[in-house]
Amino acid sequence: MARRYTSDLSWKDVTPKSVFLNRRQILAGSAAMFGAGLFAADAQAQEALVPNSFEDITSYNNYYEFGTRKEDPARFAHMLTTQPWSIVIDGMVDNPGTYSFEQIVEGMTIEERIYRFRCVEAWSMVIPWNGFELADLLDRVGVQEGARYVAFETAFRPNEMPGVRLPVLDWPYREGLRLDEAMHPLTILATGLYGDAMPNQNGAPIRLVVPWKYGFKSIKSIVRITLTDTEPYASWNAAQPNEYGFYSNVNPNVDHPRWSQATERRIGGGLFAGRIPTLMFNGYETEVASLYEGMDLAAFF
Ligand SMILES: Nc1nc2c(c(=O)[nH]1)N[C@H]1C(S)=C(S)[C@@H](COP(=O)(O)O)O[C@H]1N2
Ligand SMILES: [Mo]
Repeated sequence: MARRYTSDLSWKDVTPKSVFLNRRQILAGSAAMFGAGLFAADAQAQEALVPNSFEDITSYNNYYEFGTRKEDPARFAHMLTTQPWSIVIDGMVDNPGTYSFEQIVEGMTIEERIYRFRCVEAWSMVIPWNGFELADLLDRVGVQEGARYVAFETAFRPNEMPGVRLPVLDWPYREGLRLDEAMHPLTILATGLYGDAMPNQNGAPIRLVVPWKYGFKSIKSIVRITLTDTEPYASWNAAQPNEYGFYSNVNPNVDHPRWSQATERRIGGGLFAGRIPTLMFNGYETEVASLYEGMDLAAFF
């Protein structure tokens, strides 16, 4: 497939892998040091200052299906069976069906995309994903006239995902994009990072990455992709509509109701590095601003 995107980032911008794996401890540690009173009070942060084993380190991913406590994913993410894996592609497509992971990646150009990744919690990284453009898959299944949105669903496996026993979200985890967002060359389905297969806690075997949107739009371990003419259910939007909009575009001018989105902490910039300004559309304004022409981004946040 033709390469349609050229990155403005290179390996020198990449968050070192050790820092990537360590990021939540680093965040917890620096928060403890800078936050008055937190140092003594926050047992979790104190504990996080102690160097961790690889297993500890990878327990800090956000993947609520494995629980909301930081130790849950390390204990349970390995339970997710990622082989075999299949994705149902249905709705307004010419070739609906159940496609195996192998069928999906076959013929796709898996390439490295070094992207900024901005979490809604105001930290950011630069991640070398391995993946292919979602548009290439959608072209292959044939999007029908009238389709306007793409809905995504994560696996729901109570036997493998202890977190789904708690009603934290209305499972399965679901997200959605407008069709033009889904077809944008920046939007990828990632099957790995740092040149390795996708770790379970990062959404193995295949997850979405939409680099100009807050991290929660990048849904993990996808089992269903549905083309539809109505705005899809989106888990965080449904859970807290005043805090998380359907669009969730990174926007320094629209604060989260409980904190500013104007700046972010770039992980890997050193423990004492200051915050950096958050860029409009996470630095991808040139590429994506035209998608939202004429829209009030404060109303459609
Ligand atoms: N299925 C699923 N996808 C998910 C989440 C989740 O809890 N479940 N968390 C989201 C959030 S809030 C973030 S910040 C990113 C984190 O991705 P990473 O752990 O690979 O950095 O995954 C997103 N995708
Ligand atoms: Mo997040």
